[in-house]
Amino acid sequence: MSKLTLDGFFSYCKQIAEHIQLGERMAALSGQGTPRLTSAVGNLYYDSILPYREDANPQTREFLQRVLDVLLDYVQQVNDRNEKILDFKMPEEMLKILDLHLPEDPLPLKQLLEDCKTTLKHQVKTGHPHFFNQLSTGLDIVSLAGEWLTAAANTNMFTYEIAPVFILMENVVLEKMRNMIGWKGGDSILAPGGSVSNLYAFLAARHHKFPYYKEKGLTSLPGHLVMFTSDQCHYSVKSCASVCGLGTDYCICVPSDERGRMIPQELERLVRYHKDKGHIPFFVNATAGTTVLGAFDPLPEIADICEKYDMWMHVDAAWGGGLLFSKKYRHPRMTAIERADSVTWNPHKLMGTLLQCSTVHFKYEGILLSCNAMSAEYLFMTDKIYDPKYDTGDKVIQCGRHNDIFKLWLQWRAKGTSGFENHMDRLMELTEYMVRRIKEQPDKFQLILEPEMVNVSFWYLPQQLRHVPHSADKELLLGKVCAKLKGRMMQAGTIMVGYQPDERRPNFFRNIISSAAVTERDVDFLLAEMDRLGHDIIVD
Ligand code: HLD
Repeated sequence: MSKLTLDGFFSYCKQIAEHIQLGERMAALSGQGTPRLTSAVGNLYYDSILPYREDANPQTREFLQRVLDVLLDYVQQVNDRNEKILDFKMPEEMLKILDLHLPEDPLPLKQLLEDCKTTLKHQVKTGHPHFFNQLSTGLDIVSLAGEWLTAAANTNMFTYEIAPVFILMENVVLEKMRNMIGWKGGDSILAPGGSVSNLYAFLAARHHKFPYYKEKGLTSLPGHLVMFTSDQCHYSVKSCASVCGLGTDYCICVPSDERGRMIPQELERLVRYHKDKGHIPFFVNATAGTTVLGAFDPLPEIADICEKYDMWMHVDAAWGGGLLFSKKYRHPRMTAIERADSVTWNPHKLMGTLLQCSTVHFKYEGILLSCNAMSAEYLFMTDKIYDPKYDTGDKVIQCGRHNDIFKLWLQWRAKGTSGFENHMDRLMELTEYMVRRIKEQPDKFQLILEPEMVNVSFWYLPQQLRHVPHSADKELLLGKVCAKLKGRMMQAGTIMVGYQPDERRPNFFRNIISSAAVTERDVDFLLAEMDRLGHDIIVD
């Protein structure tokens, strides 16, 4: 047996260490177990990976690959029907479980990987086939790939100079969307959410009617402006009145019919009333797909009234816009949408594009620049080597703009326009299936109205309330059931459905099917699970 020298000992240790690392690497690559970094990389700190060290490619790649493994595991769990949607914890308890503190000294890469795992472990799986809680649901894989690329490209959308490909993509996608609305030409922008898209519409409308407002402000207005919207509209419309100086009292709520659609005769009556008072009616918001009931305001009649009284017509199709793809469902819901002056349409809702992806479109070319440009010299120089019309930054009231286009463009390439049409028809078909299943179980479920889109409004009846004649008192009890049953859903973590009251009734459930993951068996599971969790609820 040879004598062990000091050098030999060190070499032996190095071999063992390499062997361990190889083992760790093999285990990590085999995809078994929870993703782990080799100890050599896991114990490194941020300044040992790119861009702090030029020779840091191997450890940077290993770190990112393990993060990717965590993400891929999550994608798998999201789509696993045996997984819970959430493991609900009260905020106080959650704060105890999570280590959210910001340290004085750096943490090693292995801790950051653990942080990623812990974050996703406690996240609600909004792409799970049993998540019916929100308008934006699902986890479109191609759109996810697009979002990952977007993050890596990490650019701002304000100039062609720094986002050439993405700016051209925006132009192509937005023009296609305007064509689908029924316009040639026009203007569009992607905004951070439907509410801000509606705000852009309001600003453009005011600018269109009162072009001196930009420089002269309130003094340029000949009287008090009034805007109109249905009592079912998204609250952001009212917020425009507050933010833009009208005051919410001057955002007039037009009554809706029993199905949640604006009553055009009421609109006209209110427009006349305010005109007679010396106010200036100038803006009407029609909703195509209301948030709670999924109702569509009658666009042809509203367009007639807007024309008659020279008012700007905006259609908030943030929710319903996706149905423009469907030959079967577009009409009559959005018939006459081309008569609008502006349209909000959120791909992150029905189209399943990842959050956030919201668009607003205008009939008039150049209106956004004319309305919002401030001509900041350091960004939007007019003597650049390319046509400055490709710089979109001055069209908006924000400065920087997130890249929300790539994930939508890539998704559209994957699906084709026909793929989106199929998706819309499928969502509507599943909704019809759910309505049928609800009607087949009248002792347990009560449909509130026939839906126009994928919002299904209904009550669940626990044993206590079955076979009790319907009355206002019973509705109050059914409303209390919603809150109790939702609490049980959250605790069980197996399904999520939203509820709310409206002007006509106390709490009721609003089920949303807008995820490509949902199938008929998930709808059946949902109803059965509501009954399993709720049959013994007692309310008084
Ligand atoms: O304003 C809303 C926006 C969204 C969404 O983008 O998912 C309201 C809701 O969802 C909702 O689910 O009520």
